[in-house]
Amino acid sequence: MSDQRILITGAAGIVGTLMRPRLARPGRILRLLDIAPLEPAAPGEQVEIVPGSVTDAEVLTRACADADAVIHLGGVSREDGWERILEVNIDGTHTVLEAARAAGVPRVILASSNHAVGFRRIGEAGPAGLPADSSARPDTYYGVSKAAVEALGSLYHSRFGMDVSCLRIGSCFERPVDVRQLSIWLSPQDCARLLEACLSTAEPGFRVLWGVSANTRAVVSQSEGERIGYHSRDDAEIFADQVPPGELPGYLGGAFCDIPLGQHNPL
Ligand code: 15L
Repeated sequence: MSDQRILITGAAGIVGTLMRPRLARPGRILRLLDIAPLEPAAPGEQVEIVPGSVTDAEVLTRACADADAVIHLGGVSREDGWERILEVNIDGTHTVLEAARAAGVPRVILASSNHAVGFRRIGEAGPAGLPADSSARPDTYYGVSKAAVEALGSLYHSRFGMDVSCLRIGSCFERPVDVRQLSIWLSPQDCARLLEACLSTAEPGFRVLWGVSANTRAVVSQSEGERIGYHSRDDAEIFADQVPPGELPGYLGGAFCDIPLGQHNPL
């Protein structure tokens, strides 16, 4: 049997960097694409480096050749000007999906974000937590782009039968840094577990899932992920005494709900 090849866009970003060692497996080649420099393959590491942008159709055509799956993490990861968000996140995702379709890649995982529903009130859905497919209530142009990413994924599933998972990622960092993140933290290990579950679903489908750990202070539902075999083993609570005291925000998107629209923001 030939090796499984997985294309990861945005591989030099925060999540991509955390996933590189965690998704490595015997019999699997990780093809890493980014406009930013990537560490060359370490001895024994099954890695192929593709320098380039998600907005470049030629690069994506090469990157998708012989790929079994695409994990699309690339793009602008916070608020920015409309033109840039449109070009990189919306056009860029279209470029990725189009290249994947043309190359016959059967499975695509798209990084969405909690900011697609950032203006949903924490607690609005009761104790079960906010369902993963709650309709969009974006908090920024960035959040709008993530809603569009999900819509594109739905279209490519319905039209072409592609298996598409959209992950509404909470805060995927080594550890949570504030009270809000104690609720929506996605541990790097859980992120890898979630991606593995998406990579191994049997039936081609379209799904929107939360990318969040089973945190004690959870505010979103775990059930959709569990249905495809994602079982979180981490809980942000172990870091609670290292987080500065504070209040949980009223809206899921937290500070994104208040930052100036369309301005590059370091948050
Ligand atoms: C996101 O979507 C961002 O990409 C990330 O940088 C964090 O801001 C995260 O959401 C969050 O809400 O904590």
